Amino acid sequence: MSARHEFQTDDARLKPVADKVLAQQRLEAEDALALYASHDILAVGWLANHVRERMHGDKTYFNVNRHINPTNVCVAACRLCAFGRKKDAPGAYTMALEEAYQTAGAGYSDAVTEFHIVGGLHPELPFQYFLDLISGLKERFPAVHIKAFTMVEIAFLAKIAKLSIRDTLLKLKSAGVDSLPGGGAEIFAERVRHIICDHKIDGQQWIDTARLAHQLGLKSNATMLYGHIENDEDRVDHLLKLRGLQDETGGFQTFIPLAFHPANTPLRHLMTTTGFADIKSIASARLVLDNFPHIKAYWQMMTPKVAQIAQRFGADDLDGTVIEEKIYHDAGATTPQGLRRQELIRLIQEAGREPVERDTLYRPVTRTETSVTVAV
Ligand code: V47
Repeated sequence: MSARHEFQTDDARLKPVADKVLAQQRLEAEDALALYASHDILAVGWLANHVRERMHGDKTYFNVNRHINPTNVCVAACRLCAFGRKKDAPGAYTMALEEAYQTAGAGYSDAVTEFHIVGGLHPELPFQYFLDLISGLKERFPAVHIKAFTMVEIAFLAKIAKLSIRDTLLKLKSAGVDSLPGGGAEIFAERVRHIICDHKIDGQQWIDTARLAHQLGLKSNATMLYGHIENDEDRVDHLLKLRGLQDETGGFQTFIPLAFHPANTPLRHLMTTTGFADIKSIASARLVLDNFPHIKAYWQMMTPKVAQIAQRFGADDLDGTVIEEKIYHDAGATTPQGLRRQELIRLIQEAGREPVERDTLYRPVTRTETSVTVAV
């Protein structure tokens, strides 16, 4: 436990931040900027680890999940993205429902507890396709939690269905959606959003959609895409907006900073993020988002090696087995497309942490050779 060590830094801007963290006081924008500006990664990490251990002790959470991307056809042409395709472009695909059900059942022998479902904004697929997709999956895999559709997809589906966002969410919920993933948030600052994802809903609409989902009893995650053309002020603004909504609803479970992968995107001239930026994004988030229960080091995005280290810099979750990742692999990721349960456990144990398999709602999962039980 970090409490046995003394906090030390030569970075004068960090000292008042440390005082607040140790007194369990909320950080303000200028504190967050000091964290991002600091090169004393060990001091920033010490503070984040202190908070992480205060909240979770030595536990690091992971889950056994499968990603399903029903289509990569997308009307938006976001510069940040290497996944989306126009309808008739080479490589464009849309799964027939049967194909999606088969994909859901395929993969490793470890029984999955979560389907993570996101895809492109397809101009022609009717809303009924998505309702059938979800209800068909629920029927075939009743024990699996369905975490599906980003706020951006929800807003798009509402347009396709000619329904309010509220009614769209309600229909998806009755079809079997259990919670929502955190994607599509990117960076809320309009100046940046215009350049990296001009056709998406704006930051305020993302927040408003998340608020509605939370009010309807759907938990969600939140992400931030960093390492492109944003600056520290944009990152801090993003975090504070998420923290503000969490104060209102308490509906966020996990924050996931996502490093931009430029390969195969229109922004391919940009450089990839550095280890310092990745680790600081985890640590700063842990310190600023004092009302978020979990900070996830998504190994697919950070590489298993950096994600492992992040467990000592504020992260308490590594995400899951994933099995078949497409979004980062289309953008040049060289990580494996999935990890086995045992590999995740090793990454956690070697960092001196205690692996806790969780379901999507962070309830512990117990496995035997023949059964999977969720503690409720
Ligand atoms: O919204 C797209 C990002 C997100 C690129 O909620 C890119 O548990 C980097 O949100 N380089 C989708 N990032 C992934 C996502 C996610 C992942 C894991 C867990 C959860 C969760 C959510 O991926 C998109 C966008 O921000 N993205 N293209 C790219 N070239």
